[in-house]
Amino acid sequence: MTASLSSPHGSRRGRLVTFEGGEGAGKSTQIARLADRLDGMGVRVVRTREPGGTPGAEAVRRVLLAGGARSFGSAAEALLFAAARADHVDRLIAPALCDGTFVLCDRFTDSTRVYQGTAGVPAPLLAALERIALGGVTPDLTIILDVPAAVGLARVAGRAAGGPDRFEGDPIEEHEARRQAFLAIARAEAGRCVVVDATADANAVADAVWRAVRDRLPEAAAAATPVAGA
Ligand code: T5A
Repeated sequence: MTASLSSPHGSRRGRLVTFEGGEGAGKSTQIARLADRLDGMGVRVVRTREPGGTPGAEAVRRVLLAGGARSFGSAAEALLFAAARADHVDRLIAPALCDGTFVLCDRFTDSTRVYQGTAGVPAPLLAALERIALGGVTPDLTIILDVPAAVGLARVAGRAAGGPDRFEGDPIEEHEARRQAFLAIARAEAGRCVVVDATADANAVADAVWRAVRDRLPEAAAAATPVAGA
């Protein structure tokens, strides 16, 4: 059983696992793999993403990824990411955690720290937005999927019919700076973050992700034991 954690959103029995990394690192792929594994073991799980996850946040996502807020500047984009996140946390993530669900989220606050931080938005402003948006709901585990920027971009090249989105089209130097910023977060918050080499094939990465979840959140495996018969 998971331990109860208190938060401003009430009793928290589930766990929040966030996936971070550059474009094409394999976050969506690995979240699907982990969700299938947990689901098959009898663990209640929900998959979600940022920006997005709720109707309101998905509307903000469409504006942001189409570049509709680019002309306002990076600080204004950070405000919009935070607004979407606040809705996502309030309406989806916090209730799911109170319900004892494992929430697997494709990007979260580290993406704001990295993308908007490397774009020049001051860290104190980002920290204030993070406090407001999260209301005390923080990740229990963050998996950082690490690939060289060129590898990730090659994986997603030509995928979208309309061409690269607002951030995919940035120069490779910016993508590489983001990669280094994710790795710096992992070093600074080693208790929360695990870096997984995501250059390997998807099955090998999935095994590494599972090892991280099992080691850092042993309640996941424990909760599954009766169902799995292990
Ligand atoms: N953003 C987001 C901010 O600037 N600030 C914020 O606060 C937030 C939350 C979101 C954009 O918004 C920015 C960051 C982003 O630029 P998005 O469409 O959600 O945009 O972009 P991503 O999260 O980067 O999603 P992607 O789909 O581009 O990448 P994934 O999810 O990491 O990769 P995935 O799993 O879709 O895989 C991509 C391709 O690679 C293959 C897959 O089959 C697929 O074709 N693949 C592999 N190939 C070889 N080996 C492996 N191990 C592979 N794993 C997957």
